[in-house]
Amino acid sequence: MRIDVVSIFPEYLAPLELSLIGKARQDGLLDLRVHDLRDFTTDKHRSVDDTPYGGGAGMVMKPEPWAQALAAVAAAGGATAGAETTEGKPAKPVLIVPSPAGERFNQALAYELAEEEQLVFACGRYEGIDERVIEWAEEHFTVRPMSLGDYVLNGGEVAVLAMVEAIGRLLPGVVGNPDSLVEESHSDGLLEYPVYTKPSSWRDREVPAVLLSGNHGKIAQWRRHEQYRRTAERRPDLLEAFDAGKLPRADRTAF
Ligand code: 6GU
Repeated sequence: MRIDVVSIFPEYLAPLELSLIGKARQDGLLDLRVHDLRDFTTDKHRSVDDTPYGGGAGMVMKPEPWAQALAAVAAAGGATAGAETTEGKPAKPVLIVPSPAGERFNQALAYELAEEEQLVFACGRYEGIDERVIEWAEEHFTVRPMSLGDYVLNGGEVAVLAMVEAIGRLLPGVVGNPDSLVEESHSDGLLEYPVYTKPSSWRDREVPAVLLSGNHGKIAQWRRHEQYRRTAERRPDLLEAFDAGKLPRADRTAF
């Protein structure tokens, strides 16, 4: 997969050189490039913002540097260079615009986006990017404004760190043992069950006896039940969407 990130603070994305995602880049599983929006300006002050039409507080990001930057990364990406959809049209890269006004990002979207050839992230700052950039970009990209949740960050960079990690770890070969992707929170619509390691007794607290029993059927059932209990307590909203009928038959008995 190719990922391009455009930002006025490219240093903000430095953590993507570390850990699992950094290793995936070194191993050639992920071609991730960070671009400085100011490199696409033409004035001597390299300005990227201006006052809002209609008045109001703060500044708005100017359209032309964004158009220049996005056109350059679309042209450089693999998806536009020859790849075709089943309809014979060239595949468009996906442009993700991090914004508290976007669609809520979640695990299902991470899986969906992990299938793409090229993702481009446009990190807005200030009050946002001139809306005409978003309209213009529809011609070259599938545009997806996306939010991490109902709170406000100062810019898209921190959201990009989260989304790239969530998507990148789903790419083939990035997580060493793919089984660890299956039994984790949100993979099946429930939160993860609690986990324990040695010693079995620690500061007068015991590991639940069933986990020491060696009875794998009982253990699986206990874990399912704990997932359900935890989800009901912490995230009742998830339970409304949860469908036990979609689980493997053997796991349904826990409900
Ligand atoms: Cl994706 N961007 C910004 N700027 N703020 C946010 C967000 C994204 N998600 C929640 N708050």
